[in-house]
Amino acid sequence: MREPFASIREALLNARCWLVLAHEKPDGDSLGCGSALVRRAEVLNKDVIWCGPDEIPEMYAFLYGIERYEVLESVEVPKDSVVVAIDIASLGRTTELLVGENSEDVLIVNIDHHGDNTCYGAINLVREEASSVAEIIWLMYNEFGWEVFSEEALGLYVALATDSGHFRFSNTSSQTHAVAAELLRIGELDPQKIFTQIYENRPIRKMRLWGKAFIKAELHLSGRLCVCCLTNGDFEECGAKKEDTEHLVNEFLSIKDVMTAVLLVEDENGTKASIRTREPVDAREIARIWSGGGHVRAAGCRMEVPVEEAKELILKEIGAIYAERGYLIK
Ligand SMILES: [Mn+2]
Repeated sequence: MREPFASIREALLNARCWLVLAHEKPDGDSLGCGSALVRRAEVLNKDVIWCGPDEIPEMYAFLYGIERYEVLESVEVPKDSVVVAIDIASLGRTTELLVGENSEDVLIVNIDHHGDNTCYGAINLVREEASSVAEIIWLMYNEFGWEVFSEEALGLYVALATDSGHFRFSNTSSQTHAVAAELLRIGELDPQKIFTQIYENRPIRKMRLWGKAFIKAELHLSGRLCVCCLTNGDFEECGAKKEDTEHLVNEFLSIKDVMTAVLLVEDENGTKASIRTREPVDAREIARIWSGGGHVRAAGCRMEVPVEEAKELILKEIGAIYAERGYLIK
């Protein structure tokens, strides 16, 4: 077995308790993989804590073991446990780990596919070419010689499907499809049913919010940039929740000629920006201006200014990048 798989296997089998971490605003990848690991921990008779700093979007409520998920700002790491961080580029993006005196004893296994992962774990399994963490966990199980249970297949398939935009984003490869095919077979899963559970199960408030967002969207930079601002007032008017924006930003990238789509949402400390780009625009380069990060085609950051001000900053910075790189010339 190749490194670091051997050391991860050892860490998982030796621990008494698995502490499975999801990132803030948990998505399908984080939750689907977490669900799979919770199932595995149960089968191996391990104690398990599954947590993250934010609530789970309702559309993932059908995942195995979801009732075990806890929303925690911080968590005490039990003795003899292994921390498994999933899809988390840096530790600041998840529940704070309280470790007491022997902080060096905390064993963190970091499994991720963000190119800007800070490799904070004792063991780091970071594969940027993978469409999702699910694809990496699939590989890991194969290396371990672990057969996948049907509940795990469901979690991993949901993770793979949502992180690849249902197999349409640039991170989708033949490997992504190959793994999906295996998961469907092993779990005897119905892809149509899963699609319905995730995407055709929307509350009307979400549609109203998306409608509002479509009306408020603006085109700039000769139609190559789409920006949309959503304030707390917009959410109140629609009776919507913050989780209702998941997947919304991708819609703006479907507009003809748009190379960058930015969704700006008001939050407690200012504005949360979600950025999606087409080749050759680098979403991570933009997010980094405000200390954010992510992937080349999908990134995000927090901006400590109100949404309207954030929009002006976005226009200025992306305008400068477009001008410098000649993205405005046809
Ligand atoms: Mn992911």
